[in-house]
Amino acid sequence: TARTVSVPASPAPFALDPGSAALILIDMQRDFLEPGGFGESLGNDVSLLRKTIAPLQAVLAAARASGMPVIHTREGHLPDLSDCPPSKLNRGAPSMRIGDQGPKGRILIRGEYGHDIVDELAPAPGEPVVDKPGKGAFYATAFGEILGGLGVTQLIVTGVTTEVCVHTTVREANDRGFECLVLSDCVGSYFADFQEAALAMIAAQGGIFGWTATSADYLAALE
Ligand code: C5J
Repeated sequence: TARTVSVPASPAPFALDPGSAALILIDMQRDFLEPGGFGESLGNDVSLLRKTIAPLQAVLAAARASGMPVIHTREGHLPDLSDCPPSKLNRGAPSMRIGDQGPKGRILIRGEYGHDIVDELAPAPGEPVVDKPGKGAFYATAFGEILGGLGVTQLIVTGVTTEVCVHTTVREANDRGFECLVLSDCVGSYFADFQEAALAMIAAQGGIFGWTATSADYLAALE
């Protein structure tokens, strides 16, 4: 029988079944988090994202120590851009476009240095890395099949950015029947007001998309 632990969360305690849960790290990529990457080229302050790294390292270490599955995602495209819709490529007249040469290689192109995950959170051998062309982790990927194969029904959601790829993935997961616990200090936005609103939206209306909790409360409950 499942052993559930109660995580203090909003809007209500989250009944975590560690044997049915996976830790999801969304798009913790150099292009979003490091100075000189795509995120900064769009005018963003990457320090707002970088503060997620330290708490996420502790959550990642706990998952690995307990044997909880860990799945990483990366947003990016094939070198020939055949999986990038022109609508995405041309959006917003950025100073650098997807596929352009940036300081860390071609922007958001698979195989390039900047597209890969920051060293602090590098995937361990055997941890799936899901490459996705969109904001959500389910669209045009094997993410759903990987979760099904693992028997996972609960997602511990972390990563960047809160109102974009984290939100899209949580909404997709919620519609597919997964219970999502979003760790509030392990998700980051370039915009402080979006961070606050995005977290509130998840837990509003009785948890319309899921639950939110701090990593400290989550880790304390796991002990
Ligand atoms: C963005 C993401 N913000 N991973 N990507 O473009 O949230």
